[in-house]
Amino acid sequence: MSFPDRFYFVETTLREGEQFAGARFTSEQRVAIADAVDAFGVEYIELTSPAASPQSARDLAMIARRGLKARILTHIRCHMDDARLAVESGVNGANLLFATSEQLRQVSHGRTLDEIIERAVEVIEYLKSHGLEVRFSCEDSFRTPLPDLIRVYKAIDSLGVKRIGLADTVGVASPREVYNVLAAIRAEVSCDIEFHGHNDSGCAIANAFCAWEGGATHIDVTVLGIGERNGIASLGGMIARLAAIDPALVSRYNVEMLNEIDQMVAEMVGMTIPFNSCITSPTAFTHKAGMHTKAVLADPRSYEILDPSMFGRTRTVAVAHRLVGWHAIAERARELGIYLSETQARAAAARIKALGDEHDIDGTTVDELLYEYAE
Ligand code: AKG
Repeated sequence: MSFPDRFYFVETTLREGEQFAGARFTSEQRVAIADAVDAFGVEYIELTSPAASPQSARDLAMIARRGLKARILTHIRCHMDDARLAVESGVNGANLLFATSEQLRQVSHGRTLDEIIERAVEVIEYLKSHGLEVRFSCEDSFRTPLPDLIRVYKAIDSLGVKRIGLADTVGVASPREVYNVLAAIRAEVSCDIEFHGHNDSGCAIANAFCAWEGGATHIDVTVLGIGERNGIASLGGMIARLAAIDPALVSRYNVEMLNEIDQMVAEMVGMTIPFNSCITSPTAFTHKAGMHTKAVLADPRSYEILDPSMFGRTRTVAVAHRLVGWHAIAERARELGIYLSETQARAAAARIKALGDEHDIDGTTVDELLYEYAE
């Protein structure tokens, strides 16, 4: 199967991520995040609008002047007041948004599609005249009728924007729908396409991937997927998705930094890395059931599509539980420098299973028992 040849990350922990309920980044933390994702190698870093708060405006200007390799974007309403602030801040580009779905138009601005396009023309021409890279998104794209999307995006494309953006603002779209809509828009515009998808129905990473397959060039991610409600696609999730196809797809990123970046942001927002985070979950490379451990010990590829060492992680074969198998027990004994025959390993495993039925057991208990069986 062939995949599109272009892929860029728009890392938006400092915009979408700041909208996570637990986030309030200090200026130092904002700099630390920008530096970390820049060193990781993301191509774009998106920050909160300078109109959001005075400190946000100061931090945006500071990070824009920092000389990072990534291009610095700010996310603003499609409004001349915000556009002027974006230009003053010294960023490389502006990510504009305007709600186009019936649901949001009614409560947010009440404008018609023609009025949206008219406003966009003014703002885009202003930003372009000041040398900014411009992207325009239809907010709530997946509840906007396709003919409306096509009409708006064709008009915007003709203005010479760098990208248009499709946003699954409420996380309603399915992967197939995302693929189909992206492919339909891809056929209508010549500019690049960005995708931003929320995780309300658990499809954020799958949708981001299908957007890329359907013709998106730029994918929005945040560290750990933090964002409004339950967030968007995570940086680690997209790296895992791409690496599962071919590690070469992520070779230009410093993927061994992922764990430290996830740890850092988790601490900043007052949580631990969730158990189901791709790659960086504490249990992402832990194998437990006897059938799995037997196979993994024979060949890790049996139950691992990603090589933990690529990400600076190590594999764990869990032995202190009642699902343990004798192969795992024999391997643990070898690590301790003990030789157990198959009969001894089977007997030790049976004993651990019985103990595990009675209560929780820990690694020390297992190790002590293995020494007993070796005697
Ligand atoms: C959303 O629609 O959920 C956003 O956060 C904005 C996305 C965009 O500007 O493309």
